[in-house]
Amino acid sequence: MDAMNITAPPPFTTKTMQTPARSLDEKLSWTAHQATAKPLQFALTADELTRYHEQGFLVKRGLVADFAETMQTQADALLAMEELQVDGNLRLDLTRDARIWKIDPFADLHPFWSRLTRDRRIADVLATIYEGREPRLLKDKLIYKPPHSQGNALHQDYTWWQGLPTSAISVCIAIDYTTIANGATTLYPGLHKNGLINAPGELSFLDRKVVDGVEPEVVCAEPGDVIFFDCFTPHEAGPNTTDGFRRQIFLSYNDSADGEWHAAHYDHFFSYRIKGASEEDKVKKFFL
Ligand SMILES: O=C(O)CCC(=O)C(=O)O
Repeated sequence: MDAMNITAPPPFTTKTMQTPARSLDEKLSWTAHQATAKPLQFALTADELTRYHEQGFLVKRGLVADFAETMQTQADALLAMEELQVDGNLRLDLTRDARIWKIDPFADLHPFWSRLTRDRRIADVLATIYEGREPRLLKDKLIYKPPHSQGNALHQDYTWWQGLPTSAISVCIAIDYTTIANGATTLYPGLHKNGLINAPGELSFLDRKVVDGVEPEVVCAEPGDVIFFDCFTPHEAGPNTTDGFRRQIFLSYNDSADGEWHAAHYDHFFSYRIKGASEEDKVKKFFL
C-alpha cells in the first residue's frame, strides 16, 4: 500500500468541537504537544458540551453499563478485604455503628479499578471539556452508603479542595440503582457559574438559601450511568432509608495543563482527617 494514500484522522481541534474556552488567556496560553494530539473516540457532541457548561453537569446514561456486574463483584470483594478493616485505617469512613460507608482512596486496591480510572469513555468526555487535553486523576472514592446510613448535605466539592485546580470535575459512576429512597445524587444547575459560594477558607456546607428557586435534578441512575459535574456545582444526596446498599464511585480529575495533584490532595486530606485527634489517637492512624 502506498503510504502517501493513508490519511491520518483529523486531530482534535477546538474549532471543530466549538468548545467554549473558560477564558481567553487560558486558551491562548496552552500549547498542545503533537505527540499527544489524537482524535477523541468518545467526545461529547457540541450540544452535550453546551449543556455541561450551562448546567455544570451532564448525565451520560449507560456509559459504562458493560462494567456494571464487574463493579458490583469488585465492590463486594473490597468490602470483604479483611486487611483493610483495621482500626485507624485512614482510607475508611465508617457509619456510627462501624460499617464501611466509604473507601477513599480505593482505585489502587485492584487493577480493575485502576483501569477504570483510565477508561477512554470517561477520559474522552473530560478531554472534550478540557479542549483536547488529557484529564489527570485527582481523587478516587467508593461510597457504599450501606442500608440506613447518612447522606451528604448540600455543598460544593471545591470548598474542601481550595488550592487545587479549579478545573476539577467529578465523575460519579452508579454501581447500584439509585433512587430517592436510597439517596440519589441531586445537583443544582447553573450555580457553578458563581464559583465558590462560601467565603474563601470557610469549610462548611451551603446554606439552603443559595438554591432557592433552582430546580434540582435528582439523578435516579441505573448501574453504569455516569454523571460528570463541575467542582463548583452544588449537590447533595439524601440518606439511604432502604435495606440495600447505594454504591457509587466518585472519580475526580483536573485538566492535565494544571499538573498532577493526586498525592498532594491525599497528603492534605489525611492531615485534615486527623486534625482534631489527640496525640495518642494520631499515632494509631495509618494508611493501608
Ligand atoms: O453520594 C453522593 O451521591 C454524593 C457524594 C458527595 O457529594 C461527595 O462525596 O462529595
